[in-house]
Amino acid sequence: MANSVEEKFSLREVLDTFSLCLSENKEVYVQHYVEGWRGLVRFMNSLGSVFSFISKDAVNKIEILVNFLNGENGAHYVTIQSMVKYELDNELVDLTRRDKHPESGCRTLLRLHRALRWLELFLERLRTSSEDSKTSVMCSEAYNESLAQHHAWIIRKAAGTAFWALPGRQTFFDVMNVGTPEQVVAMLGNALPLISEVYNITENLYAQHDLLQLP
Ligand code: 1PX
Repeated sequence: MANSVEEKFSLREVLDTFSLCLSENKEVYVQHYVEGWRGLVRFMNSLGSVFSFISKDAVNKIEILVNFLNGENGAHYVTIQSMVKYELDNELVDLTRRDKHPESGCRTLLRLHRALRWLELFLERLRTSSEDSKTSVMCSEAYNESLAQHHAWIIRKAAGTAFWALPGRQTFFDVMNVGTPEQVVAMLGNALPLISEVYNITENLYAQHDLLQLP
């Protein structure tokens, strides 16, 4: 008989994926990075269709990267470091305005990278929240400090509206399927340093190559 516990989705496994992202010499594997995002999108979809405009964009970006990874130049897309080098060396990145390479790996990954900062800020708020904290407030604060700075007014408006549809803290914890609130807090405490490390390595790499504002 199928074990229903095993079949259930748990955010712990999703966040664990980010621990696989780093190679021994601290390069970031694109494959595990996009798998982490796939899991997060699955989680977001389980919260309701009001988030589907967000997940559609995330899925589109995941697919662009997967296509590079599975394409004829896939070997250059194994890590974010090798992708940046390959695309820059071969002039495959639009640096100032979208032109010949509107969907480069570098600009696509940058969008997910900015969203990873939102995730980090949101999860840190969840981790330190109290029973009466509001997920919608935590989510919009994290958004305003990160992604919002890169979004047009219309997107900010739509995102802000969607945040009101977030379930309350307890239901949110239940959907995460990690266990008691104490177990959720402990899991987040373990996952957050890994997410931060992946974020910081990518941020430094992009800064070093002056890629943080790619159109
Ligand atoms: C325990 C918490 C887990 C929560 C998991 C939620 C996963 C969220 C996945 C969000 C991925 C968002 C990617 C956005 C990339 C982006 O910035 N795209 C914009 C720019 O792209 P472009 O190609 O035009 O340069 C694009 O315009 C985006 C459009 C869609 C709206 C993005 C709103 C992002 C809000 C993020 C917060 C999600 C809140 C979900 C709550 C669970």
